[in-house]
Amino acid sequence: MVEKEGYLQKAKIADGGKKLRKNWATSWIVLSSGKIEFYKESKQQALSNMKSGYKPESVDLYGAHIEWAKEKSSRKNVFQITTVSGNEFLLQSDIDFIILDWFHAIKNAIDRLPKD
Ligand code: I3P
Repeated sequence: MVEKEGYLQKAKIADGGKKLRKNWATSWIVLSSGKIEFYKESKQQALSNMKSGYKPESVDLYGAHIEWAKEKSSRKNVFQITTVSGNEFLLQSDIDFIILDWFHAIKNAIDRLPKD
């Protein structure tokens, strides 16, 4: 069940604990129970591309951490999600209420999951 979806700026900064070069891009983000999916395009485009085997990047929220990350970017309104597997994502919007809604939605989703 989809809980929230929309566009944010996204940068993946670590994969399995290994630092990546920061590369901000617009992403269509879909939050559902226990996971977030990042699509490169709009959901409509993504769904039509699925025929060609396109899969979104999927983030497992079990045991994940979310925190504001002012010091990780020159941009405003940035928070970070860190997964158990050591993947790190920054998410950002210039619009205050949009990023606040997302922060609380993801935090609530994480807090509702079993801790072990
Ligand atoms: C990065 C790019 C990012 C910037 C980052 C730069 O340069 O300008 O937008 O992050 O800053 O290193 P490049 O494209 O050459 O990799 P912010 O926009 O979040 O500040 P950083 O190195 O301080 O993270």
